[in-house]
Amino acid sequence: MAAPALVLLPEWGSGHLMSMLESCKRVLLSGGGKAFSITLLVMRPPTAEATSEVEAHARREAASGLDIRFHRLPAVEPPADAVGVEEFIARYIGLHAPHVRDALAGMALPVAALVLDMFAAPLVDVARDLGVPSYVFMSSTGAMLAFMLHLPVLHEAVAAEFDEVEGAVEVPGLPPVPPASVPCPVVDKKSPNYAWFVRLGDRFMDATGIIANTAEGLEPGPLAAVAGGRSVPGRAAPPVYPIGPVLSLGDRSPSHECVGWLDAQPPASVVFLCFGSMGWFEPAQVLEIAAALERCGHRFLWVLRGPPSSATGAGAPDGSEHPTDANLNELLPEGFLERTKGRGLVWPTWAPQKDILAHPAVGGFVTHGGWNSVLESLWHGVPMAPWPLYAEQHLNAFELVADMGVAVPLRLDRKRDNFVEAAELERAVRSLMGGEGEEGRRARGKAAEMKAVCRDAVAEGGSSHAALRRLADALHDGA
Ligand code: UPG
Repeated sequence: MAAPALVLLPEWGSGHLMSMLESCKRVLLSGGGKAFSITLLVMRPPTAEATSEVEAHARREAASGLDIRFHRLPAVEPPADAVGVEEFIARYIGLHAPHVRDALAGMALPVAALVLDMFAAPLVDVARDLGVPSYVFMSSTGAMLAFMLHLPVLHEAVAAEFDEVEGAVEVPGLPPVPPASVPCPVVDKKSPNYAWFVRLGDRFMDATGIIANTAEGLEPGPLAAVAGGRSVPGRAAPPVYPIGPVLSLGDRSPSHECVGWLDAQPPASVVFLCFGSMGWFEPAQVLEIAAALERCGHRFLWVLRGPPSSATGAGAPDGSEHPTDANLNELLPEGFLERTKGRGLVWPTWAPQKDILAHPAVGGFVTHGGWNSVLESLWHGVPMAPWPLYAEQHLNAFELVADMGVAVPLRLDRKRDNFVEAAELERAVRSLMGGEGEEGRRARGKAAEMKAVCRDAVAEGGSSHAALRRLADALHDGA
């Protein structure tokens, strides 16, 4: 009999799609590759950049030798009146519900489960109507999961904006969250993004289970709170399967020029700066970063990219929208590249981040704090200075500094596009890279500890390995 299918509905951004796909591949491989197959439902991404990225993933997976099929859903018209990014994503995905229903109903294989991106959580109804188990895939932190599950409760309890709240925002399982650290989509309660996040958090509760790309040892507090039913009083949350860290390894390039440059640098001497698939800065901010790097004297590898073509699309791994060597000189202070020659490399396009973080020359990471970047950093024991820009990254930064202790804080002006002054970045980089301060020492020590936690979790007998087994069993029972 054909192996039952895990039917995946990912959001198109790499940070979501790849971690969902890699996680489900682990489920597939946990049964020797035969227990399940994967069918990925592909929505037409809203931008050309994201489309070519998704197609590149599809080509790579087709060559993987695993039973992974791609089912393209009919195109739908994007909501033209959406005002917020998260609102757009959730609504656009929601418009595919009838097509997802048809795809599931028409499948030749038995369906073990529908696995939904967090933005697709309302489609638990489609699965329920067809008698199919549904799982929400959480590509972000356990802390964000705890936050989202509790958000409908906060919504009832706190009428004011979070930044008008006296003290901190209380979320079971998290240290008190300063208002400055709440995720971007909930900062403005009048915005449709906020309403969507309340709704998504509520719909998570109706899933059969939640698959999380994290590990018990990384985020014990939030995961225990969710499992202990503390997120919503009187209502148990679905079982959570923390099976991470799952790193997507599909795009390795160990012989890349950046890696060659690192080969010539001493161990733990280079600070790496990279801001995810969509992170970019205005010219004034670029000048502050350059000044900080020049003054701190440390070696650096700085990924400096321009804006993606659309706020709703993911950045392009092909670098087409980004500055070239020719115009780097225009962006940077005069003479910067000459003055830092030998100790610094500015890379103007997509960089092989996983290979860079794996390199022994890298001693610290200034990151936007996207969860995949954080996991990649922790996997290699690299301490961080988080510079959150959008999405849930302010909450991630808070967790990394205040809860996990693996990062040094970087003070930014959230009201001014998360602006960071040169002197502040210089201070944080010095501390991160081996300054005498207690902050940096703690971050380096904790990051080394978390490296062991990550690796132990996914090893035979580890907590994530056990969660993967439980998940595979639950999926079998549902098939
Ligand atoms: N990457 C590269 N080279 C680059 C830039 C990025 O390889 O030059 C890779 C990086 O290694 C990582 C991925 O791209 O694997 C980026 O993922 P992530 O760090 O999670 O950032 P985003 O793509 O911004 O991820 C989105 C959200 C983020 C959220 C994440 C998971 O922006 O806030 O935590 O999705 O839900």
